[in-house]
Amino acid sequence: MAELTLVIGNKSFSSWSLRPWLALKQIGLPFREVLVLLRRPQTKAEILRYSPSGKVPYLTDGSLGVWDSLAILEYLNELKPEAGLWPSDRGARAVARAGSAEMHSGFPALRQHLSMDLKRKPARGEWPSEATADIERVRAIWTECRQRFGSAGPFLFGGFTAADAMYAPVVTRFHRYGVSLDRELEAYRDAVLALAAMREWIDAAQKES
Ligand SMILES: N[C@@H](CCC(=O)N[C@@H](CS)C(=O)NCC(=O)O)C(=O)O
Repeated sequence: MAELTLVIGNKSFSSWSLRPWLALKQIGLPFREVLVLLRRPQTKAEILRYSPSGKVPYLTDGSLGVWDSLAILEYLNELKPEAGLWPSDRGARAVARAGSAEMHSGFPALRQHLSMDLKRKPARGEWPSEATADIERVRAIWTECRQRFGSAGPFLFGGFTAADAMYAPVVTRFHRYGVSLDRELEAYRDAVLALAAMREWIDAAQKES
């Protein structure tokens, strides 16, 4: 297999980059990481050196380039199906894909008002009612997944899946902005935050200038 390269943005706030990076670490596929600093005048040109979409994350596997976080997760699942990035049960898999797709295309108020900021000290934030509605919806998805499919482990579908990678940035938002969770969801949040790969990402984020 050719060397995998993942182009990402700043670890402190590039939530889309965290998703495939975390999945790669969790399934144990070696990869080279290229970090492009975002929000600078030269950012677009730098990303375009790698990714024709002008966005990160971007995965290369030899001459193949895959843009978009969710497509990268699908590709990783195909590279290493035995890692179980999608649940093996068909119903669970359908729900994992639906929840991941909803994360990928939705929650604009959550993104805007509780943006991922790993340098923020955990403290109760304030947000408008549209963001509260998004938070409620995330809580409902997590609760359904945990209750129906999560009995075999601490993650949404028991073992770690692509759905956990998709929601990992939300876990950090809920933590940093002091979003209250019931005991079950608190345990889920803490299980994600305790992953060695999450700690590695967060440590690196906090060292970014
Ligand atoms: N739908 C894309 C969104 C990717 C995206 O918006 N990435 C942001 C960084 S988190 C980006 O590259 N922005 C370009 C810029 O800041 O110039 C995905 O899922 O990968």
